[in-house]
Amino acid sequence: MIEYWNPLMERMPVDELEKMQENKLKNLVNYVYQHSDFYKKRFDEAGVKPEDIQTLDDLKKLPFTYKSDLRDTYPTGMFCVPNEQLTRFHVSSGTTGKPTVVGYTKNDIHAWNTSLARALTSIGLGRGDIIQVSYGYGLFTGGLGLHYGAEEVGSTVLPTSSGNTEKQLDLMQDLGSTAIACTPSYFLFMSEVANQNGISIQNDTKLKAGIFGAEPWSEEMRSRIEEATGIKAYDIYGTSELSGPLCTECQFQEGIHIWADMFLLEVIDPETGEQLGDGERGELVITTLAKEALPLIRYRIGDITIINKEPCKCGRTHPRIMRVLGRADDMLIVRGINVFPGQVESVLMTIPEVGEHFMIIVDRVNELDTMTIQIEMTDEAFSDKVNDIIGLEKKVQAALKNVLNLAVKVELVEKGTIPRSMGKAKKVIDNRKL
Ligand code: DLL
Repeated sequence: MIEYWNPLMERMPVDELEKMQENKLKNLVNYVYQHSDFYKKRFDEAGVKPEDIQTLDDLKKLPFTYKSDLRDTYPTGMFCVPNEQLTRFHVSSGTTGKPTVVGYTKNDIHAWNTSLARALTSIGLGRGDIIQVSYGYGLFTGGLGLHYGAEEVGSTVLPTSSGNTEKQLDLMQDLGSTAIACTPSYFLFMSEVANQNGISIQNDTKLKAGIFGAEPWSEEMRSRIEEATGIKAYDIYGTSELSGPLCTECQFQEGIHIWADMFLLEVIDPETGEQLGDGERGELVITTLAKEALPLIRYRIGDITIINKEPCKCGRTHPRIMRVLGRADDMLIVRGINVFPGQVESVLMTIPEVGEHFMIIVDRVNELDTMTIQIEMTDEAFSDKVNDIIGLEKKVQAALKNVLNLAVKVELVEKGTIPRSMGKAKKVIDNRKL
């Protein structure tokens, strides 16, 4: 049976949804123009007034906003409400410059929880489920976001945060967690620790679902996780600027439903900024339709994806985004060829002897780019015979060449060499940027 959190909203006919979006967009442009000096200036510079926006098609007239705008107006220069109306802050890690600060009113938090309650319902979670939240708690949005979303939907939360993996596994068994929310990388690490301790996720726990996101991961990785652990692995997407973790796939696992009453989606050509059609791959741009503290207009997240407006088997009418390849700036250009780390993962995961952990190392040697992929063997395939090792390296090299059209060096490393991650994994070392 298909369950909905808010059936009327989730199955609203598309034309009604679009009418609602249009009204919300008109209100939004008036709201930001009145409440934010930043937006007023941005609109004035672009020569656009709120009354110019009457239809969804007029969205194109509005200027983009960027992560750099949030940094340039640090900490709260883009906010539309004074601090005393805020219920919470979250702050991004700021590894690539000044951190970005996101603020939430009570209504913003409620909308965030609602978004997740709809999503969790769509994957069959609710009352009676114990959701172990192993995303980091704190300034990162993952932990607290899932925490309150899980409470909203009526599940019981086990707020383990990330780390302390053996204890997590004990609690998972003792309290009977039925779902886990963490990065796919952390779940891989957790499964490895479980194996080392003789715990079978499939037989010794009640886990039935994983809510995995915050970093790119591939369909092939999904198959591996599902086969090895017997759980259903669901993709969850969000960014701190939009609130945090927000939307998941439904039970059919064919793209992530983005709630149209909360967000307006576009995909653009990253070079020209032109809107692309549904089904075309490009850079995701989102306009928030329901946020009070920090509404974002045509926000260039930078993630590469495809919008799918085809009806979904689940009956939800809200559009879907297909697996996110990563941010445009995660793309590596190696000898003129574009490579996303996720593409490498997709190829590696089809080779049974290759384990789940890998590292991409890019270098420049004598003016020429080189790419080395370090891999570990699975326990089942492990061999220390030179011939086997060379054979596997060649097999991986050929598979990568076939798909990426790029000659790479493959290096088999000892198990455990590649750093394990409890949060977002670092899968690339680009020495050209040092
Ligand atoms: O990672 C929010 C989140 C927490 C999402 C927990 C899902 C689960 P940020 O730290 O701001 O927020 O990073 C957002 O992570 O722009 C994508 O590049 C990437 N990302 C997030 N989810 C996915 C996903 C959180 N499912 C950035 N697939 C985004 C691919 C993802 N990339």
